[in-house]
Amino acid sequence: MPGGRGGACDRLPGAGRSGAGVAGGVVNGGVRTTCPYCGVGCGVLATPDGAGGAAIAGDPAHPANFGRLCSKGSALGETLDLDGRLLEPLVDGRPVAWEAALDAVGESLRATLRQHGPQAVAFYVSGQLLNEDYYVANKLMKGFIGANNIDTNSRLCMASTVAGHTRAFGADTVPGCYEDLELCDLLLLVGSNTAWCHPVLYQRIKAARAARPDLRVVVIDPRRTPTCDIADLHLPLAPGSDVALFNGLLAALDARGAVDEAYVGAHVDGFDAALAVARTETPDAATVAAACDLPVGDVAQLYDWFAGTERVVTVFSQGVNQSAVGTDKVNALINCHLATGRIGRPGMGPLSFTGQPNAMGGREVGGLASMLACHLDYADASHRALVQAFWGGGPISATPGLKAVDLFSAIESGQVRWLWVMGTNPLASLPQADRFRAALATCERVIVSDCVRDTDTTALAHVLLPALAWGEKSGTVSNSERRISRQRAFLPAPGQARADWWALSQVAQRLGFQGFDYVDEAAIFDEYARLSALAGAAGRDFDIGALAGLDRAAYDALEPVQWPVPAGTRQGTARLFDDGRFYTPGGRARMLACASRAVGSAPDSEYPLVLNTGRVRDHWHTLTRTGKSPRLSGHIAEPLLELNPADATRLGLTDGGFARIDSRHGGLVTRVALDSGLRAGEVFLPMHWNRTFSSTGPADALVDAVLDPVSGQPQFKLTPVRVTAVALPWRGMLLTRQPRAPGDVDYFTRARVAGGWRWRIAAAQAPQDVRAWARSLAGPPAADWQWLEYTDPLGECRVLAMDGDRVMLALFAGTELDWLADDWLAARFGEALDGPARRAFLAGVPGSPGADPGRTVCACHQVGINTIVQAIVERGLDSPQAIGATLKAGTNCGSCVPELRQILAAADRAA
Ligand SMILES: Nc1nc2c(c(=O)[nH]1)N[C@H]1C(S)=C(S)[C@@H](COP(=O)(O)OP(=O)(O)OC[C@H]3O[C@@H](n4cnc5c(=O)[nH]c(N)nc54)[C@H](O)[C@@H]3O)O[C@H]1N2
Ligand SMILES: Nc1nc2c(c(=O)[nH]1)N[C@H]1C(S)=C(S)[C@@H](COP(=O)(O)OP(=O)(O)OC[C@H]3O[C@@H](n4cnc5c(=O)[nH]c(N)nc54)[C@H](O)[C@@H]3O)O[C@H]1N2
Ligand code: SF4
Ligand SMILES: [Mo]
Repeated sequence: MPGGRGGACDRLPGAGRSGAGVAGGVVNGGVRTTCPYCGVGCGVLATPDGAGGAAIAGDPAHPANFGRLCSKGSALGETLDLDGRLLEPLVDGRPVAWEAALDAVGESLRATLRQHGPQAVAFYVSGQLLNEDYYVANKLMKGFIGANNIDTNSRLCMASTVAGHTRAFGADTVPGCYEDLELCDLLLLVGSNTAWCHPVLYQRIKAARAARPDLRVVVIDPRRTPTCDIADLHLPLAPGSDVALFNGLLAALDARGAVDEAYVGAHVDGFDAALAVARTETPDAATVAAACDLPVGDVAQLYDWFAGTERVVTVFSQGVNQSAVGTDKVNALINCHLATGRIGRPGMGPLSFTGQPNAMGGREVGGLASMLACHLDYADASHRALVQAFWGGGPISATPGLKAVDLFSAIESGQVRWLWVMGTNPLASLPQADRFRAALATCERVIVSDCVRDTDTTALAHVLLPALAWGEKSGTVSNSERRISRQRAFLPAPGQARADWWALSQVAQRLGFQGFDYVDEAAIFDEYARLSALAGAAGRDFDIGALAGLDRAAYDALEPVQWPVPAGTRQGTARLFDDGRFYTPGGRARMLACASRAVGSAPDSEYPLVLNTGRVRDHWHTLTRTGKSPRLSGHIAEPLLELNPADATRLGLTDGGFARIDSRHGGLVTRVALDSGLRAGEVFLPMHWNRTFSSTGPADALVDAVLDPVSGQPQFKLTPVRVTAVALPWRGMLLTRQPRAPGDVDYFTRARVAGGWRWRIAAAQAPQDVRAWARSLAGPPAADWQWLEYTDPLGECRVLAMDGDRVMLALFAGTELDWLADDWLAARFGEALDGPARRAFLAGVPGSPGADPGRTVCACHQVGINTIVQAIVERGLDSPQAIGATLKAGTNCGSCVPELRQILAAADRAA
């Protein structure tokens, strides 16, 4: 059965365990595990159906979500099939046994080390990995290979937070917890599209605000995002200008007498220097308003609220981190909490939202090239000695490791010759992606461990190692509030897939290194917990000593717990710094003087617009998982360049038309969507699409590799670009069973639908022979397929291949396609069609009016925009609640509610 799973659970080490074997993690036949998407870290109950799938529900007992899930979490069941999975090791494209693949990896690693030394090899790993995988990777590189060249994609994500925390607190400590979001009276959401990227926390905030209407929310983001739906104030600041806003806030707090002098005197260094810079550069709201391009009244409003509210939480995410001044942004906002002593107490403090399921874990375990393990520092000789003695390997290098972008630059220059990529897709997610693609093509040996066969990165691998995916792998992850939760397996390992820690340990053993003979992931976790106890004893914050010594059953039964949990404690720690003691040598926090600096390349006459990039509601990163789900692929089915209508008019662009975007690094053609929530002069492109899914390739082909000098994090949010209109009058919608890319067109993108793939295509001219071209896209056609073809004198064309009552391929193309009910057609693709349905399919429109739901708005209940608009008009619906009561839209995860409100407003305007 294609895409199906079979076979009993394999009990080899690293091969994943069946759900039935998990004691303590099972509730009513459902296995308690953790969502593999965002850093909220929601608890999930997965109930296997025995045929390779599982029913998914939120875990009511998990303290991150108390049973809620967002659209992505709810649709996890649609991502479990084996279509497209990498299920066997491949060396130079040929399937081989694991032994042979591991030998090949070990031999090439040994040879490179012998010839070029430890600085010539590197690991590039990921926040998709579990703590146990991460721990082994870090131990192998830093403890035994003897270089610090292991970095994680968290460099692209959290590095500025790590650096900012470390500068302010002496350690990468998250002071607060999720409950603070509900306890505060003022919540700042800075550079965070919470509604789409941390949806369950957004729902918690929304519920808290409904219960306590005096909880104020301020969104600080150049774009008007769906998150603004709950904002009392939105500050659409100029991109990159956050430091001025928070420096101005510090000066305003001082001017308004809101500084807690006793707290600063007892617990904080650097106040005077930080304030001096703030006073000089941003003395008043008017100066800030000019620097940030904001109305002065709105700036003053924020400052008044902040000065007058004791319980303030400042949430921040990629609009802060992914900047050439990201670390300064982090410190400028932390400064305001330190100056007012609002940290470490309920309802107060800075709170960074982490991105990936285990971005936080990578920071703890030492996955970053700039840290050792358990928040120990390789620049400190005593820390190096401690870890070396514990691991029993060679001396730990004091040479800083290569950070992600520098690592790929070192491949380009030939310094790094051997690379192991694990759990990340850098050729779709690094800035200047095409430059690094060319660099990787020159690397002598590239090993890629992934769950998926075809990605932009696996295309360049010499060795491919099949990894366990979510539901098969087992271990722990850490979320944004320092909570460690179990990810438990509930499916058997498919094919030859094995845990990443197992592959790493096997390679380590082939190099003759001792200490890698782990029997299972519980043994790794135990070693990790023991090392953390030593780190705790050395004065570090990361101490999970209480979790050392767990046997397999206790590890399997582990309840979610917030670190630190030192030996002798049980409860975990919700908040740190309530005693005013920090992890700096003197125990005092540090305020940083954040003088304004340029944010890298600025727009000029050649590249006059600013490109911002980020995420959409229902897709995850490079589409390897959400791209499998029809439900999640219906909301936004292609990469849309969003821009302000005024810019569009000036540039001659229309909604749904095409544009070419060029930066100094690359160019691509994509579709345009007008959005009045964008500032003039700024455009937005989602990061998700790539070569595997569309002709545009990754947005990152355009993005500048401008780095924050402290953290090394790239500035994904600000690249100068030029946008020009492109005429692609020939458009088409294609449905195929196979994901076979259509050549001979200028634009294509594919999205999963039930039964296959929907392609949107466009070209300056139709292919020479459209019928022959369409036939070539069908994959190997069966002899008895019936082909129906129609071309009219104006060039409109339909091609259908039928196998009995099923459509196997369909193409509708022409220069006028507005009439086509393509969502309705896509929904029919997997179905057997009776006579009337077949006739309607051929016509391209449903037989009955109103049967085309249109683009998906509510992914959970699969309600389309046409259905919603029709119900608003015909039944007089006037609120999201009324829509929910009638159509169920918005009643599960709630993520579409901001959009429902927009649709209501548009319907109101139309009426
Ligand atoms: N649906 C979905 N959710 C996800 C993910 C996903 O792929 N899809 N990925 C997860 C991961 S790994 C991460 S890191 C998080 C990211 O979560 P977020 O950080 O919330 O997401 P982004 O869309 O990257 O960017 C957030 C916002 O920063 C704004 N911004 C841009 N420039 C500036 C600026 O100069 N100042 C300020 N204040 N704001 C600015 C952007 O306009 C954008 O709305 O999401 C996680 N959750
Ligand atoms: N332009 C732009 N670029 C960005 C960003 C942006 O905002 N704008 N954001 C950046 C951020 S914050 C992030 S986090 C990155 C994310 O970028 P990536 O890490 O490149 O994206 P993913 O699609 O999550 O890639 C994960 C890969 O690991 C595989 N995988 C999943 N689980 C496992 C596992 O257990 N083991 C193994 N071996 N493989 C596994 C998946 O199949 C997939 O191929 O993108 C960054 N790039
Ligand atoms: S908010 Fe959604 S994506 Fe994030 S962990 Fe929860 S269910 Fe998963
Ligand atoms: Mo991220």
